[in-house]
Amino acid sequence: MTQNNIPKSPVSLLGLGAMGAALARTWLAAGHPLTVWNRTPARAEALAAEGAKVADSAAAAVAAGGLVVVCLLDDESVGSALDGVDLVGKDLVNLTTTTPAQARARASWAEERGARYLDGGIMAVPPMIGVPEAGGYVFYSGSRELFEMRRTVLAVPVGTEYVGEDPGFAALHDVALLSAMYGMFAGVAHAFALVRRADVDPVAFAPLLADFLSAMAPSVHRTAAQLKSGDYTTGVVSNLAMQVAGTPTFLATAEGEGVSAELLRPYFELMRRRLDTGSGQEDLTGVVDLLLR
Ligand code: FVH
Repeated sequence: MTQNNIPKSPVSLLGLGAMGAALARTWLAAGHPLTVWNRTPARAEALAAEGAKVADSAAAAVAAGGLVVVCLLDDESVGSALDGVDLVGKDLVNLTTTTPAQARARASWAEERGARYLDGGIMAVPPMIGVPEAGGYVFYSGSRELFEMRRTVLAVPVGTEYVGEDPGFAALHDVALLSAMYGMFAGVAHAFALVRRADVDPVAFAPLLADFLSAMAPSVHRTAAQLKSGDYTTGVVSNLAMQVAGTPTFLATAEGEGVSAELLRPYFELMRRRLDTGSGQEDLTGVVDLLLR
């Protein structure tokens, strides 16, 4: 239960879905006294056999310790699980995926109830929890003091990345990265659709695709530098005018191969709009500004 005779801090965990259960096992394995609660009690049985104490209500789980980690489906489930629960003096760490606005509101809600609050955005899937080499981590935002105080125990399941006092920042970073991921998945879907029509072996195609995406990924650093400087023409490798000139080829290829271009077209339209402002010598960075409302 202890390593080097240093007592391990207790953790109360609400939520034993795929993610909550994975988190729970790492704290148990590291010797932290763990109290768990789940709306559907059967999901706690396996963890009880592994050493977790099972609380029969969310209130009892919260009462069991100072550090309360919540990993539920969504913000609404957090509100319903903690409704009427005494949070005075608790350190509430909410790892539930929410919007930045929900995270800010939940922080105020927790503070009004006498708790300190940290919000988290998990950049990992359950099999990456407890596997440091998998590279997963959690974005944290909210009270820096609380983060520093609890960082050792929070780092047990997966790495930690503190992104600021604004409690909405963890969710913002989380959603920003996942949005980029979905953009990438959209491109991947289009690419596979093209080769699928032509009967190219997708398994042979996959490494070509993965390697090319990896080679392109560092371009985000150039985009960032241009956004910071405000000069979108520095370091340009493939200018916007050339890229817009190429878009009919992509659309005609999709058409010719019997593939819908519905995932590509909106981005191409933004590129065209930026070009029309006289920005042909720029990189693609100007598209970012067109998205700002
Ligand atoms: N799993 C993943 O790949 C992703 C990785 C990135 C982060 N997400 C977020 O983590 C939160 C939890 O996800 P999860 O994978 O554990 O989700 P489920 O397996 O579906 O478990 C959901 C738990 O939430 C409980 N729950 C749902 N509604 C309520 C409610 N109204 N009151 C109390 N608890 C509720 C549910 O309980 P039960 O259905 O077993 O009774 C589970 O414990 C999530 O925000 C992801 O976006 C995971």
